[in-house]
Parts: sequence; C-alpha cells; structure tokens
Amino acid sequence: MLTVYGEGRGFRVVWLLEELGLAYRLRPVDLLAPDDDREFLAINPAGFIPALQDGETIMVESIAILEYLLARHDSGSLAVAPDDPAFAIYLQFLHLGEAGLAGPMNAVLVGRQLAPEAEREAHVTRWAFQTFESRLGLVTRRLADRPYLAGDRFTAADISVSYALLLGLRTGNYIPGPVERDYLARTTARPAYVRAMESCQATKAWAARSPGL
Ligand SMILES: N[C@@H](CCC(=O)N[C@@H](CS)C(=O)NCC(=O)O)C(=O)O
Repeated sequence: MLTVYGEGRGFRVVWLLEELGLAYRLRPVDLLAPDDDREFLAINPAGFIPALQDGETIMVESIAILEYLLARHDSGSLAVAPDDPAFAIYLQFLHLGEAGLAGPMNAVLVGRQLAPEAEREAHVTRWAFQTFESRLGLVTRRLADRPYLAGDRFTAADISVSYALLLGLRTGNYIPGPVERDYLARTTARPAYVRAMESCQATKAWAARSPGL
C-alpha cells in the first residue's frame, strides 16, 4: 500500500494517484507541530511534506515522487515518452511547476504574509514574485494555442503547474489571467481532481475559504 504523508504539495501526489486509479492511504501531518509527530519524523527527519512510502521505499520532493509513480505504475497515459517530440517540453513544465512557480511562491507567501511586519516586502520577496511572474509567462505563452502543456492531452506536467497556480491563487498572491483561468477550469474539472479534493480535506477546506476561479 502506498502512503502519502501530508497534503500541501502532497495534493499533487494524491491527484496523480487518483488519475492512475492506484490505492493509497493519506496520512495527515500537522505542519505547525511536526516535532511532536515522531512517526512522521521517522519517515522524513527534515519534517517537510509530502513524503511517499512504498514498502521499503521512502522519498520526498513532490515532482520526484510523481516521476517515481509514473515510472513504476503508469503505462504512459500521464507521462510523455522519450521518443515523443513533446518529451523535452513535458519535462520542462513538470519541473518548472515546482522550481519556477511553487518554490518562489512559497517565498512570496512567507515574505508577504508570514514574516514579521518590519521584514515584509523585502527585496528578496519582490525577487521571488518576479521569478514566479517570469516563469508564468512561459506557461501562458505555451497555453495560448493548446489546451495542455505537453500538447493535446493532460499529463503530470499539468498536475505540477496547476498546483502551483492554485497555490498562488489561494494565498491571494496571484490573480490568474484569462488563459490560466480557462486552463485551471479544464484541469480542475477532471474527476480525479475532484476525488483528490475529497481525499484531501484540509486542502478542500483551504480552497473553500480562499479566492476561487
Ligand atoms: N520542493 C518540495 C517543497 C516541499 C515544501 O515546501 N513543503 C511545504 C508544504 S507544501 C512544507 O512542508 N513546508 C514546511 C517546511 O519546509 O518545513 C516539494 O515539491 O515537495
């Protein structure tokens, strides 16, 4: 049985698992008190989420987890094969969703909303937001004339990037333009997304009290 520790970016993992129809257990993690959770710290001593346990295998980093699950459990429906012309662009956006969008958005969230008042809007926070915006430009250009990042079909790259855009939207740090809005309407209408939201009750509650599409 696959166990996903924590929501947050764990939502990406749960979404993929729902797309693939794989059985899993979602084990909640309270990020406000990770030090009290010895069972979780035994899984990830660094105390961040998500983590995946698959038998003896334990790993962190949501995009790496997606790649692991796709390699082990997908017949190719949600990835792009190396000999496909869209392989490079697929990999690019799979990783850009975290490295170029959700990662910088984390820094924006901390810098704007969680940092002590006197340290808000620091130069580094503006830099993180500009990073998010410049990478977002690649996403909007790519989606201007195709429904999904790899082309005509939905892939794990769309899970990666959709999560990042929703993170920006729900934290109030980004207002999607028309291209992203249509795109998110498409990706979040998927039955697997809806099932993942039912599974991730903390994410569902957060979305309900946050700005919507
Ligand atoms: N690059 C990592 C980022 C993980 C991350 O930032 N997780 C957040 C919640 S979604 C977290 O655990 N933050 C608390 C911490 O880093 O200690 C991934 O994609 O899994």
